[in-house]
Amino acid sequence: MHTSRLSWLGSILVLVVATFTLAVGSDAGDKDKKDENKTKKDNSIVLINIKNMKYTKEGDDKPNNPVTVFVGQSVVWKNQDNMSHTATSSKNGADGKPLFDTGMLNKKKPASDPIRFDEKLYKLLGGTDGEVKVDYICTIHDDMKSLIILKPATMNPEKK
Ligand SMILES: [Cu+2]
Repeated sequence: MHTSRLSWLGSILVLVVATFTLAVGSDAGDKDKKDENKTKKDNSIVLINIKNMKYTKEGDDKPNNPVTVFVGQSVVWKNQDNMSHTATSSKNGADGKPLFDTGMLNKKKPASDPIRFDEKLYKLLGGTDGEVKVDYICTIHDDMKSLIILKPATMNPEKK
């Protein structure tokens, strides 16, 4: 009787310790998650379709409207025309190459790789602490040009 009571107490003790460990463990997990969220990169993607030789943000019914992009976001251009297009920065870097360039978008490769407008690119494009107007063109068709309004991440209402 005495032994069984002891082992019963022991079981309770083990259970309590186990529960406590679990609780502490999951708390630590939550904290890690919160820290991760705080430093998490903005992984959202802005999709710009190219149709009838015009650049139009997905969901926008007005072709060639300037598209707002926040620093940290990436842009994917998707060519829906039968002819080839590019989306190429009008501004060149120190190396003489465009600051961003989708390369040729065509039937073989209709959508660009995501181009991330990070802090570095923002500065190269002339950003200091406000919005910066980013002109880009199609290198194949002279009359194809459009505009991105690149804004600091702090101006992103969804990130506050
Ligand atoms: Cu074009």
